[in-house]
This record gives sequence, structure tokens and C-alpha cells, in this order.
Amino acid sequence: MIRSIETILADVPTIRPHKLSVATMSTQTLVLIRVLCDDGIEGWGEATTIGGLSYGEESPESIKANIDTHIAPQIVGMDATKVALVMARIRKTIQGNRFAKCAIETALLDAQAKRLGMPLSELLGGRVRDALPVAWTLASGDTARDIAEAEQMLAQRRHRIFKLKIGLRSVQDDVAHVLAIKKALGDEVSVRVDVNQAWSELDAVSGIAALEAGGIDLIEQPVRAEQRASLARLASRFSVPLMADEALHGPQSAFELAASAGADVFAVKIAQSGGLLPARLVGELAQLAGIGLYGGTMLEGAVGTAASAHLFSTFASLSHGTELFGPLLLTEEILCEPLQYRDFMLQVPTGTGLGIQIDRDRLARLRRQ
Ligand code: MUC
Ligand code: MG
Repeated sequence: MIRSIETILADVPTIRPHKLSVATMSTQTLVLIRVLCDDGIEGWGEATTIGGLSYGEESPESIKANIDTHIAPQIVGMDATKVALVMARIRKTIQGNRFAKCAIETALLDAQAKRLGMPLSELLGGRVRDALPVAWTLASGDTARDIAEAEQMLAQRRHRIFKLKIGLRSVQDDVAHVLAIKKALGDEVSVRVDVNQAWSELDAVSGIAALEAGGIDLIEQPVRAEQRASLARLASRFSVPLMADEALHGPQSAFELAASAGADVFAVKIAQSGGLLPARLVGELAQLAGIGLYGGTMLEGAVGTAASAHLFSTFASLSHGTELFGPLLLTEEILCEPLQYRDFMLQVPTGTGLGIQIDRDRLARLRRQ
């Protein structure tokens, strides 16, 4: 039986300002869920978003209010071992709120996998890999600082794929910034950009042409999420792959994008998809449609990152790697044993459930009162 559900907000400073076209982050608000079951097993989930309401339609505070007020009362007392039944109840009675749903589903699946004595990946179909390539996002806003940061990551063998956040400055300035970094890092390194919806289709035509000519490997969400026809036109116009991120809101949108040849690659995010199982469906749809796969992040801390890693470890193909670096952007660790990054890869935890242990004392110090 589900005994209680606790929603925790924790404000953690980032290691440097993180500049996106929609927000500059200097702290990240972790939204964590703890589900306690009457067999003594607890499960953890995460519903962290980016920049308050500037990225998605759910804020940390609305997620907490909606879970505490509307979701928890409906499922406390339900059988914790019947995860699909609990989620069916929530999906029937709660509109939207994909991040909140993801956190609850993750916590229930974490608890269930612990109960069954297996890693979460095995409950999700079974892992086909134990480590995932991890990109790092360069978003300091300064070209020289970004190059120095990338060189440090290469020397530490932590990352060799770099995603640059652009869209805040003019197309011309952004292109110059990206190509200067690409030139400094060389051909062995993959350089990609995320425009976070900032360009018009005309901006995108000139920007993508220049980036493609300069050897950039991947262009993420150049235009508004709603402008699916624009994205599809751009995808057919250029040979550099175009990736959908904000345009993907779970299986239905994935199906529509796949049916309209609207993108070359999907950035699968568990929270944006509404949970681990809907995100698995997004991955399956991509594979059926011949669309490339990339494991995305909402800059979650360790819980959401571990959950995402378990799911991405099950994808038959993961053509574009992942960006599961969220915990590395934060100044504070909330696990007893940090997630392991080595040789350019995140090691997928091997213990039962999420395979992580929350450091309760540290979390108590960080949590918002
Ligand atoms: C996004 O739009 O992909 C992922 C990495 C990062 O720096 O921001 C996120 C969000
Ligand atoms: Mg993105």
C-alpha cells in the first residue's frame, strides 16, 4: 500500500551561470518525490524543470502544489505493487502535469524494482548497455571561457560531445561563436547547438546553412515547438540532422512528428514525455520510424538522471548519445555515492531500483523550508 507521498523542493547553486535563450540559471530547483510504502520500501522520483516557468508549463512550486493537493490524495492507500493501475488512475483524472506524473511513476517503479530485487532498467525491458555517452553543455555566454571549459572536459576524459546553447544573440553572432569553438576543438569532437526555439524559419535557414557548412553535427529545436511544419521543412532542406526537443510532449506528439517526417532525431526526456513508460514509447516510435535517438535532460539532479539512464540503457539504438550531465552542473551532491562519469560515459547504476542512495542529511540542509 502507498502510505505517504512527500514533495521536496531544494535550491542548489550551479557551478557557473548557465545561459539558455529562455533563461539564465544560477541555481537549479530540484523537485523530488519520496513515496513510502507500507512494506517499508521507499521510492524516489524527480520533476525538476528549468528556469521557473520560462521553459515548461509546470513550475517547481506548481508541481509541488498539484502533487500535494490533487495527486497524492487520490493514490495514498492504493496498492503500491500495481504501478500501472495507480498511473492509469492518475492519467485518467489529472490533465497535463507531465513532470508531476513522471516523478510519481519513477518513484513507484523505483520501489517496485527494489521489491523485485532488480535494477529499474530490467523492469523497463532490460538494459542493452551499462554506460552511456554524455554530452556537456557549453553555456557560459563567453566564447573563450567555453573553449577553456571544453578543453578541460576533454583532458579529464569526461565529455567529447559539446552542445552549445544559442538563440540569445543575433544569428550572425551566434554562428561566429559556434564556429570559433568548433575550430578550436577540431574534427575529433562533436559540436552541436540547441536554439531552444529562438529562431524564425528565415533565421533558421541562414543559421543552419552556416552551421552545416562549418561542420556542426546536430541542430536542436531551432524554431517554436508549435511550428511543426517549419521544423519539417527545415529537416527536409538540410542534411545536418535536426532534433525535436520542446516539440515532443510524449507519445502522441512523437507519433505526429514521425508521421509528418517532422524531425531527424528525437530528444527523449522522461519528464517532458510524462513518465518513463511514455518516454519508452517515444523511443519505440522513433525506432519504428527510422528517427535517431538522443537521451535528453531537464537538468535534473541525480534522481531524474539515474531514472533517465536506466531507460536509455534499454533503447536498442541510441544514435546520438545522451546529455545526462545534470548533477555535474550543481555545486552540491545529494547522493551518498555520486553517479560515476568516466571515459566520456555515465555508468548506469547496477543496484536495485534506481541503484542510488539519497544522503538524507545533505538533502535536509538543502531543502526549502
Ligand atoms: C534543453 O533544452 O535541451 C539540456 C541541456 C541543457 O543545458 O539544457 C537542457 C535543456
Ligand atoms: Mg533542448
